[in-house]
Amino acid sequence: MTNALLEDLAWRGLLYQQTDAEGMEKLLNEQSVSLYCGVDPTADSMHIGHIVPLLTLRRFQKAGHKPVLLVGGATGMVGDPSGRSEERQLQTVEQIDKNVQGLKKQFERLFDFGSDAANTASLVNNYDWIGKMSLIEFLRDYGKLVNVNYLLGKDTIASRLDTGISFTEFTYTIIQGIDFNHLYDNHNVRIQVGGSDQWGNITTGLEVIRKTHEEEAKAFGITIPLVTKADGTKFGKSASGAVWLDAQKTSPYEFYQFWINAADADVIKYLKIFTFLTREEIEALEVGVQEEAHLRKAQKALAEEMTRLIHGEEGLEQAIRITAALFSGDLKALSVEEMKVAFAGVPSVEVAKEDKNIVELIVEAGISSSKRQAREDVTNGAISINGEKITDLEYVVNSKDRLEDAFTIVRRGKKKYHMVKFLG
Ligand code: 545
Repeated sequence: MTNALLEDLAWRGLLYQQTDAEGMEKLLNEQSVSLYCGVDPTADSMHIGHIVPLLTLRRFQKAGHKPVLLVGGATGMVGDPSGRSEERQLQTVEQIDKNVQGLKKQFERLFDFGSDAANTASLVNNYDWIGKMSLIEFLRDYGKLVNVNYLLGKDTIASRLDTGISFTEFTYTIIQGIDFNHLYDNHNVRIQVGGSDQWGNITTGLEVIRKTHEEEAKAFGITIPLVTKADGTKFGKSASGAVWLDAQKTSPYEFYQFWINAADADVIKYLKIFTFLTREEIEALEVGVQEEAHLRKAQKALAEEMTRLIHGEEGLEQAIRITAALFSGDLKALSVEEMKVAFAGVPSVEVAKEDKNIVELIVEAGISSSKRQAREDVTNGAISINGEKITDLEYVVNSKDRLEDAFTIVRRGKKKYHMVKFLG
């Protein structure tokens, strides 16, 4: 017996561990199921390392199943020890509320919660049931079900016994187990999806469900492998750190650049894991990587798909416009806002806000190493101001060159951009 969805997930390399592959395949062939993934509000934005399980939930939804997104208003108060070598700092309620709002907005980018389709996504917050549970209820109705030896057998906990784990983080997995059981009873959830670090928390949920339901109660867990790079360096890091979904943290342009710079050895894997392109489309792009890699068609497809998914058509157009302007050097096509985004990552230097001869300015800004070099650069046409080549040694950089009276983009040679900020 096969299942097209599971075959697609396997082909995409998304199935790492499964608690009962056969049982889950049988269930998926029998009916449309509800399944869930939880996200703790430990930040107000996810980064691309967090979204693979959510994108997998989306693949289930496209196959007719119903995703339940859980935001951990309660678990965020406790702190998951999974994958952490030391105790977390407890978050304040204000931080958690702010982060919950940020995450909900990002969930809404990935799923439609409003439509009345049978498999429309729903959003839950475990604070709604965990937050009102008394200590006595926790101990009597749930603590009683979970043996300490069972908990000590979990890697997440065992690996923390010598460095130390608080009772709070020790109990976290039981709370996540209560969630799975709660969603099993109240939302017909039968599957939990998580990254590989969530295996222990998912199996605790199966234990709670097993002990509180009849023999034939069935629930399943899937974990997804960590995304790796062929060169062994950590996935999801750009020059300026993590690649955030929040456009205020990582602009659509930087987001687009991250994907378009994927290595030939990684791009097909990323297309499988992150995009909703079909197997045929991806296999055609794979031929392209083998036969005409320099055209970078696979990287362009990946960057377009991901930027459209996270930032919409508008974000994608902005990213493409900035990329084209930087490639051609024609900065006139960019608005001042887009200039700020385009050059956010280039070396910037601050100088006093006053009209200044171009030779003096580029020496003071450290763009040319000496007056002689600066004169040579200007004469040779190696210097441009806001995209305009300046060859006149007497040129005075004044207010018309200061964008928003605050900054000027100086290019030296083909590609070396500097942002000169005028203070005062
Ligand atoms: C809580 C209650 C549940 C089910 C799950 C949870 C959350 C889970 C957890 N997941 C991680 C997480 O990261 C913080 C995101 C910052 C905005 O902590 N206990 O919330 C990550 N998760 C996605 C993947 C993960 C995992 O969001 O599962 O493996 C990262 O890829 O670390 O009832």
